[in-house]
Amino acid sequence: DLRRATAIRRITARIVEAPTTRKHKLSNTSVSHQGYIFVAVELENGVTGYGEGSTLGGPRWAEESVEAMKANIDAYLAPALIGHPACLAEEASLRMDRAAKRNFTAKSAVDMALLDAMGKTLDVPAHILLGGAVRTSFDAIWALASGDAAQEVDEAQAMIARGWFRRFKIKLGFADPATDLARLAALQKALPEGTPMVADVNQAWSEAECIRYLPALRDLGVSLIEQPLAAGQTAASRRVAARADVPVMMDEGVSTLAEAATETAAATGSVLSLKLCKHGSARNLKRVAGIAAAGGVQLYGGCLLESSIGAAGHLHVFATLPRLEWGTEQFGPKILVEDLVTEGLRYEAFQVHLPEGPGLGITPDHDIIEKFSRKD
Ligand code: MUC
Ligand code: MG
Repeated sequence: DLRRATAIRRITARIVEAPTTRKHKLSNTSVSHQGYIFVAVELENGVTGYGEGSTLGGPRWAEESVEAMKANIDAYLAPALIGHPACLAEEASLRMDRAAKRNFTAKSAVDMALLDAMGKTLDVPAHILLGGAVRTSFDAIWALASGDAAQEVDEAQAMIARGWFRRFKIKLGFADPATDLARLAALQKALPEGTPMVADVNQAWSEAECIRYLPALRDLGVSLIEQPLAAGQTAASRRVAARADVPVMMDEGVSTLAEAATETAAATGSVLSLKLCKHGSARNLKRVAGIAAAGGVQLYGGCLLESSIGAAGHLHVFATLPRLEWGTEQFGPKILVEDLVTEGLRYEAFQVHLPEGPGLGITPDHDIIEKFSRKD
């Protein structure tokens, strides 16, 4: 039967460090390679599923590092799942939750591998196991984060010329606000009028700085302001969101279902960025999305610079959300010098496309993964 056939035989986790085409800077870190945990789950039926969890600058964007994820998968998450049927994904998540608190990125990487393995076992794309796609392509957003205004203008123009991206996100908060605003002004001048622009402050500003600078962001044509205040500053965030003329998006402040409920009720933002690394599983991401949507919050498909493996995992879940007003980032595959799959996600006509084929619909390139794997 399916339970016996899909019993988990082995789970392995590798640390992969993949170089990026340029430095990616945000308020509290700067990276020139992406750290991933690459998970393989082998089932009794001989099928192997793959998943990926991403970090940004070690344990700086969130608390998990690749080293911590590998240690916790090897010692706690994998042993809790050996022999358990992959077809019972909800129970697998409960087992992981009993074995380890939080560790959302590590859990999401294992969950993604289980989903890939089940899709391959049943010969269906992963989205079918999550309710089925209501969309197969997404408006794609590219992040500009070198901190060098001229480089960012060139990069944005190249992305438009290639037909890959014409919506952008700019990282603020690693320079003083006046320098950040000058970068934005340079972009606004160079890009076609009305180019959608998200400004991600990554928790770097105080309420006072928001009061002072958010009107200038609005005047520079910013259409969405992401996580200006520190996660957990609920009252101040509510005041900032209430006075801002531009929608505020919650990111680092919402990971768990409880946070989704609290922050939505407190109106600390009117848009929410969804990421598997924050929510711990595909099904939890959907629950978080449901809580937010029920409170009138719009949804944005976030990323953490995943390769085409993790990006495909996100697209399969995002495809099944009844509403996804702001499209998705999932630009990670295009910022890697070499992607980790044999054929990367398709970017065309400013859209990123849901891969077809069983499971996640991508094939890891094991030579490239081996090349970038950390050797101990
Ligand atoms: C974040 O905070 O949104 C995603 C894109 C990017 O440039 O940084 C990440 C994380
Ligand atoms: Mg963000």
